[in-house]
Amino acid sequence: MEMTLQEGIWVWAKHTSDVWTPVRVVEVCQNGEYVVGTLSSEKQHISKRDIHSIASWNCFDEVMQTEYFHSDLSKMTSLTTPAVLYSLREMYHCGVFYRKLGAGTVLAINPFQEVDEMFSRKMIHAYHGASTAELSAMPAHVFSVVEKARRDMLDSMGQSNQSIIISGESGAGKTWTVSCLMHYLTYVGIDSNNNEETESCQPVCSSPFDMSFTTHHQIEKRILSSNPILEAFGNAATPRNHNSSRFGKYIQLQYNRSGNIIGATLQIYLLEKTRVARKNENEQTFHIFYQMLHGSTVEQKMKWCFLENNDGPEKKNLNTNSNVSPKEFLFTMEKNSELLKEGNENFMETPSAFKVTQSAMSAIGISSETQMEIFTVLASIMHLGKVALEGNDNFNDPCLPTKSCQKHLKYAACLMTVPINNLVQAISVRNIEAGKLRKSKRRSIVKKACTQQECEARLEALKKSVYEMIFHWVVDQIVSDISAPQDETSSFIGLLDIYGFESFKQNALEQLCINYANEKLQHYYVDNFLKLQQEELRSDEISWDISELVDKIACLKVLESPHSSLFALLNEECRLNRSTNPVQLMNRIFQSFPQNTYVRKSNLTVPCFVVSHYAGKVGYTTDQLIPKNKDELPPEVVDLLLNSGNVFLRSLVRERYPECKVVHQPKRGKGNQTVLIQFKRSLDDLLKTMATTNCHYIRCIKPNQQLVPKKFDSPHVVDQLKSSGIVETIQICGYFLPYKMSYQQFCSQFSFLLKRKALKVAFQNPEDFSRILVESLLLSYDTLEMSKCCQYGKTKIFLSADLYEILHKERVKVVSQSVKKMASWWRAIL
Ligand code: AOV
Ligand code: MG
Repeated sequence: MEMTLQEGIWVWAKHTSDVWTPVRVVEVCQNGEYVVGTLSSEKQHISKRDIHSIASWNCFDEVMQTEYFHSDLSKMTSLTTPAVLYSLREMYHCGVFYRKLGAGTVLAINPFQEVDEMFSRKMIHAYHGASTAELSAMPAHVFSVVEKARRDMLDSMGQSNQSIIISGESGAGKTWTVSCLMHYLTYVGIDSNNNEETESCQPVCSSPFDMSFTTHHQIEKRILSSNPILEAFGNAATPRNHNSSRFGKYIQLQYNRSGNIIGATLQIYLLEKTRVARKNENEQTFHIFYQMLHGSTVEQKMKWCFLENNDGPEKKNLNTNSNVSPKEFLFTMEKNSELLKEGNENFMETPSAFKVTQSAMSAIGISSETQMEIFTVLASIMHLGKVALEGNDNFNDPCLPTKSCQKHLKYAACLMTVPINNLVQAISVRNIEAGKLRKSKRRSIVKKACTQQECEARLEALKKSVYEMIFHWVVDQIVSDISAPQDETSSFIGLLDIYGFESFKQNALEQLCINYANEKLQHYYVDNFLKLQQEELRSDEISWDISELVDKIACLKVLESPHSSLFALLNEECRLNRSTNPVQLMNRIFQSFPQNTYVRKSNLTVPCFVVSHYAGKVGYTTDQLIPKNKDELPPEVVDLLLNSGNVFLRSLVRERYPECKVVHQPKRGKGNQTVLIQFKRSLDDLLKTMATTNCHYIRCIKPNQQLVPKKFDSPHVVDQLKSSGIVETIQICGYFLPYKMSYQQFCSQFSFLLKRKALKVAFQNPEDFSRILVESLLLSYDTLEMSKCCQYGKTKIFLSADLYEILHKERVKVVSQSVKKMASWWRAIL
């Protein structure tokens, strides 16, 4: 549509750093250009192309005082990306980090600093103590979302489960938010009388690890203990987030009939275990390794062979009191100087974090002896990390660990309690079944040396699998300690914290899974939240077109459908045990998807393909895709671990591999249990569970990529607004009236607000009655505009939050008047 601008009109114009800025048209020039005045009264020439849209005000001062500062973005009259961005930015600079997006969604901008009072007990009491009408009118906060969810659950008498879905890119604040919500729920879950006297401003969760305020409440404390443990074992420092979750989680807080928390269950999604063995530049491995390295006692360091000139863990006569500063090995997991510049110490890697991890493990019932067993196995993984292999690619010469790493090999074997020779053999030699032995059913076994590349892959698989087994063992311990029996659970509130969308220079299977998960959740969001609302309006003959919302289901289909999808292809490659050559794989992908909109070629030099996700294009390298998808632990390595003298390690492995075939089976691979298949299954289960719940959304936004306070990087925020569908949601919320009911329902709730004469109309024609009531109410509230606060559908009336609040206010007034009348009537009689 051609825009005709007149002098005096305010418009959004392109701006280098702010993306868009409001300017006033001062002069319309002949050549399609305008002279505009900026906020700082400078005059500029701009072309028509640089104008996004008209801003909805006549005088800028007026705007500054009104809608742009509303807690609910959906209340703005001009719901465009520039307007939303402007409002977010201005409010952010005023220290407002939470905004509502109509009913059911809150936007949370990461402040990257602790904000006074934001999470204080006073704040909790304010949201917890608010009446329902007050709650919806209170400023946006993550507490308003969680309190709403809690009430929805309690009001339904435990009939309706709730989910809070927290999304956003890496470092946007998802895990932090989930931790705050858990603190909130466990805090208000405690007998509320206990809380009254502690009305302080002290934050209840200034750090997600502060658990001091619930020490006397056992189940709550144990539930909260899960956070530091999971973060120590499953989080790592990356340039995007110094405490990045490398797994997804869905935690369900379980409630009994009386509305008390009785436990929690936990679902974990795909740990990025590759990080144990290799990591990209500027990245670190899991926090727990650094915690052990920096937080252990001299005695522990001796036991785990972290000290130079140590003869091994069996060495006795330690002088633990010695002041000798131990000379530590430099592990491959050395701290990354890039990440830690500006004296930025990462709490998660400090000695005190190790103490927190250990006491949290104790809180959920893992004994100190077992903890030491876990750490001993982890120490062996650290030593394996220092083992380098060398050899020639002559098949008959086994590839061997280099001389310089012999001591690490020795320590690793010692800590795993396996003979060093067996360890070397398991890594470097494969058993192959040959022909049948005469007079015996058994086949003969031939030993074959692996190539260097194969040896490296086997060593990597060993480290990764052992770490993963420990992680899952810890998760199982948490679940068995904190979960309540199903038959005592009446309902739950689920909190979903899943890794954000990722796009690096080179991406692997992990990113494919992560981005697929985001794609699925985004689809779920659009599908459930937006489409359902549209359908409802349409079925009531109120027309509303969301065709502009790009339906990305096509991309999901290309990724996951059972046949002829990318996942099907990758799984088939695993099943057929075909060569894992990256170039061949890439070619096969392009043969299967010629000219596909969603899977394309890339101009990178390494073999890869590009997927167009809803949030952007991502290039995936084909190298390692198949081995990672197969995720096999060589049987020789399984056998080695099953025969370990370390009881803990042995039991871990036995749980996962109850029966071990010592022999390689050269036939077909295990195509039915690939990582992709398991991941898809777990996500499908998650979405099925979520579909049975009432969903609330928190969309986290990262204001800048430097992770610093007081910096609002507008282009980066715009990208997130677009990719998360926030702009579209805002448009729909603004249009959509959040309250709806049938005309009959409306009459039965509000009929007594009109005089008796009108009641007759109500019974005869509820729709007419509704119109009369709304119109007469609006006469006394002239701030409300009819078309904005009410729509009459075929069967239902749709109301804005304001109008709904007014109706309730009026109702309370009438009820209390009649109660007073009744009381005086009784007094007169008695
Ligand atoms: P993420 O979970 O969304 O990223 P986090 O929740 O770990 O991001 O947040 C990153 C960091 O931002 C935290 O470690 C805090 O330092 C800071 N932060 C976040 N929210 C707040 C807040 N409300 N107040 C103060 N600081 C905050 V990832 O897990 O990487 O996708 O995989
Ligand atoms: Mg996280």
